[in-house]
Amino acid sequence: MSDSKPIEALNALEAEALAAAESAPDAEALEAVRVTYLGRSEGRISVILRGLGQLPAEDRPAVGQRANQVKAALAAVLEARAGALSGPAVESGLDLTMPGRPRWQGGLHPITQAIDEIWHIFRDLGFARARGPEADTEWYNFEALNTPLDHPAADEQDTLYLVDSVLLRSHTSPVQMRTMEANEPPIRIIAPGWVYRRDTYDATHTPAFMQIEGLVIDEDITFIDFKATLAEFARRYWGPDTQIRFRPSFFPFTEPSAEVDVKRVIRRPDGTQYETDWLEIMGSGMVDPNVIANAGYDPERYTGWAFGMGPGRIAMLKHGVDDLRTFFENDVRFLGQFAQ
Ligand code: 2U9
Repeated sequence: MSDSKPIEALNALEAEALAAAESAPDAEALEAVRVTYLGRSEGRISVILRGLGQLPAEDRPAVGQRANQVKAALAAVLEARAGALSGPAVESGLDLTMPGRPRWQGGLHPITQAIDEIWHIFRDLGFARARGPEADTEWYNFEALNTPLDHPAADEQDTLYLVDSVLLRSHTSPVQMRTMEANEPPIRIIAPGWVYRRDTYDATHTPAFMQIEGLVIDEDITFIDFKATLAEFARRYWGPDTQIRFRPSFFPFTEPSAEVDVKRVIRRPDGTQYETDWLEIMGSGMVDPNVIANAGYDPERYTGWAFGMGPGRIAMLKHGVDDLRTFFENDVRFLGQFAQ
């Protein structure tokens, strides 16, 4: 009669060996499992196979076959476990080495960037930032600014009226007017914000657009202060070799008035450089005495200067964009190019 004890012992050995291989925490522990069971001289399965000759002849085939099965099963588990330990870090079913999905990241709009840069330069020169309502009255938007209501700018063709004498501001100038009224000189402010006009939507006009205006009021302020401050701003914004020039102009709220142009020096990567044409960047002038008086200040004592510019135009010049509308169509493939 054959003896079933060696088979039972092999069954138990198999269960023990497979469990040890499957739970080996690292390659080193796995190698120890291999040596324990399959090691050539002392391995427990090797020892059994070598001792087959001691068994009764009729038991040898079955025990030999079962021992080889256990050896093959353990070899397979050892290999699988080795692969798992050396491959991607797998934990609770998650492949920790899988590349992540790109995360959506926002950025500042190019016009917001232009406003921030311009405002920060003036902030460093001692200016404060002023805010005011986007819906304002004819008085603050026009009359206080020396612009009679029969002036073309106040025409319903150009201005978005809400009710009666209330309108969407057509420039940020009412903000400076209100700031003057609520404060005493000296005034040094920057007023950025949305303004609205009944313009035809084209490459350089949108019915809602951004403006950034500046105002200085104090005793003894002359055009020289204005020119020096503007030249410093231009050098900080466009580079130390930037030049500015003034061209005579007209605005109801300034006298004299001037357009300001800049000429930039562009350096190429190869070290050579060239000068741009004169680029118009803003309107400006000495604040009209009537405006100073409308704010409740003595125009004999106080003088000042003001400017207005379109950061949308500044951003177009900076990025070589030739259509203002692309800034407002909000195609992130376009805007994302300028994100910072
Ligand atoms: C007060 C006194 C004076 C603001 C000024 C301009 C000239 C000007 C335009 C530039 C391009 C508007 O966005 S734009 O179309 N602005 O040319 N703005 S002087 O003068 C003021 C403002 C407020 C109390």
